[in-house]
Amino acid sequence: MMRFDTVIRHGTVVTASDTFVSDVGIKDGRIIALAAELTDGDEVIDATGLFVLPGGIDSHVHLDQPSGDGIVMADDFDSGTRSAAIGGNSTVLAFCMQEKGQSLREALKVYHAKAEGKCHVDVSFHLVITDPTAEVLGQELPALVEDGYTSLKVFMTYEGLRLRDDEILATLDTARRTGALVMVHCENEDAIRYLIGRHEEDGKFDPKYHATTRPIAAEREATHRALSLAEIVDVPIVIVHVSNREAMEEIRRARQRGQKIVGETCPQYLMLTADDLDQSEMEGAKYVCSPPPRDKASQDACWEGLEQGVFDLFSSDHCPFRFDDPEGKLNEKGKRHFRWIPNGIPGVATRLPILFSEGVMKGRIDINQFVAVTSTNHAKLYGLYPRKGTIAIGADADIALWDPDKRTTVTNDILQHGADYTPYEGHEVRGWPVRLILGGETIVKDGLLTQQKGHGSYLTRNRSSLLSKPYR
Ligand code: DUC
Ligand code: ZN
Ligand code: ZN
Repeated sequence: MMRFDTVIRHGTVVTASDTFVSDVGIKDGRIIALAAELTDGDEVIDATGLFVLPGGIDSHVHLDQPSGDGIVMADDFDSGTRSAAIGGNSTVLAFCMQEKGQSLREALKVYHAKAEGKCHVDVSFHLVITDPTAEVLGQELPALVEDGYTSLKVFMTYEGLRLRDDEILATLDTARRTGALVMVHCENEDAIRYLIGRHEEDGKFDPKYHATTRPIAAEREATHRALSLAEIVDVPIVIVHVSNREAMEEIRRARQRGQKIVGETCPQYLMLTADDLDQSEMEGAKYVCSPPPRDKASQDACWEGLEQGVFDLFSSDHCPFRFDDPEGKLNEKGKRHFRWIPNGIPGVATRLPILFSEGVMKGRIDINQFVAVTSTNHAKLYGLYPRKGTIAIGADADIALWDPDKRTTVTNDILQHGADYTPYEGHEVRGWPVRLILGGETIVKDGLLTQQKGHGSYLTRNRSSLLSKPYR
């Protein structure tokens, strides 16, 4: 009789396709048995009344990125992955940002050094391409894709980060040839800059004007353009952080034309609106992110997109800055002009509880869809499946034990991130991860880390499930 390191007993196992009562046997960090009445474990965990879910995979997380003059991101790889674990995530995909003039290998060296020995959950990097020189696209990127860096992000907004259309085309073409998946941030930079200029002429500097200078049409136009560029070179892309119906409908239309397109939305587009930016005493700065939260109709559209499968991915876009801090939202220039308020909000710990509570418990999506959009699809699309993203024999034993009835009032202190606020302060959720297992080891129990030192690993990845050989 096989002896297990750990047995999880009497839980309800949930995957993206099935829900069934089973014990789970774990040995050497992997799931090796799914059966009734597994008893022979060195450790036996009673999961009666709990869901046994694959650990969350958050494929859109920003950690320890340089963010402009004197601005410091609130989470490094230690605090950010700690908070991820508290919220039921066993893997995060963070960004490795290329500086202008820097090689991708140099950028990776910097980010590996930032992450080394600090991560509480498993981590992998997307490359952010800001300087697509002939050398970067011709030599470095193809070699890095072979080495397991199989996804990248490009920006259509932010001076200094954004690529021109010809640069996007060249990057997409390289991605097609090498089998990389490209994530695109879709907002029209020229339109935004024009609107910022008009707001300045009118003396409009409050945080709420962040939203009015980045209107839906600027996101819709850029989304349409990104989809068209992808069509021209015939490559799948991910449209990240979709905030509204018009951008979402562009994805639907592209799919109807036969394009392979991945859609992603985030908690802020279900839970917040532009009204949150319109508050006194700079409070609105807490909610400044891009694209900005929109209105109730946009929230409804994003829910519809999740329910109907337009969005394959539900990610946090965790991009944390402290609020009451000269290195954060309330930096000296940011207090005087919205354009200097750093863009981004924390959310890696609240992503799963919010979607479970608002989505599953309110009957908008079923629990299998929940697993798909928070874990399985991330693993498949970013080359980690079936090692990650499911409960199956041979998979890593990355498991969240989920209490569907536990009511929790979200407060900043329980999230254990580096920011001094959460946009969801006081919001009550039903359902919470009461234990997180990473590679067979319990790392979070009842809201606290069980091990202070991080044991997360860096993950090299296969190519996306969307990109099957041969590459052309
Ligand atoms: N885009 C992101 O993906 N995250 C934060 C800021 C931004 O513009
Ligand atoms: Zn973005
Ligand atoms: Zn982001």
